[in-house]
Amino acid sequence: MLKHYTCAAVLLLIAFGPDDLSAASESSCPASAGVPGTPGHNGSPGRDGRDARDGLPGPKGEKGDPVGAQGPPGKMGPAGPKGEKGNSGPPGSDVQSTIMAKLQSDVKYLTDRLAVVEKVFGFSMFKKVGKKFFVSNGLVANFLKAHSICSDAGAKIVLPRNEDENNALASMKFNSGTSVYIGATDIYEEGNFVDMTNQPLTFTKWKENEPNDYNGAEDCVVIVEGLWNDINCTHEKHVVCEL
Ligand code: MMA
Ligand code: CA
Ligand code: CA
Repeated sequence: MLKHYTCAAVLLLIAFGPDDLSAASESSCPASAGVPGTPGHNGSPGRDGRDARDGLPGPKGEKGDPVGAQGPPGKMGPAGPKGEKGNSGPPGSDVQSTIMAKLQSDVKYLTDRLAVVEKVFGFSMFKKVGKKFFVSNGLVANFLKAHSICSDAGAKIVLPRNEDENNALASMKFNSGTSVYIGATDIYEEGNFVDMTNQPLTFTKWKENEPNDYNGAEDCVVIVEGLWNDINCTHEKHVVCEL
């Protein structure tokens, strides 16, 4: 721009100044312009402008949010191989051993008692006396059958071992008949009554004049109103078992 002002000043000197300056003006100014020509035709229209994409790439945007919600967990994988048995623990103290022994014995006792109670529930009638249960389904049978009915139920044919048990058995009431077989017999040796394991009886409650082996054919025993009588083993009498 300064150069053009310089030139304008020089041109004024050339035009109006002394003649000897004209040679110096040629080195620092372009040739003087002529008369302007007529304006040219309009050019063809330019391309449509676009947008900022024509510019340089912008800075990288921040990471966007995930598109959908998180999916459900996948299925569990297959079971791994079984581990080896661990080493045995250190020996317990005397106190621990005592507690363990007590627990083992308690668990055994409870397990055994539960097994008994579960069997009791298999019968429609029961009478508890001491730790024993006298149970019945109200059936009648001969002595051999009575024995197997109790045995099949995991029980024994009833045998009162003391006064309390005898009274408890006598208190069981049935729809008809009062005689109940008890687990004693003299079938092996006449007159010598034993229990079902062939052991001598430690408690008896014979009715007066019994046992009498009536007709020489009475080797089994029933309880009637609390008193014992020997009868023929083929008679059908009530079946009561003990657990
Ligand atoms: C019945 C029978 C016997 C008993 C007598 C007592 C007749 O037989 O029950 O076992 O000894 O009665 O009289
Ligand atoms: Ca007899
Ligand atoms: Ca008799």
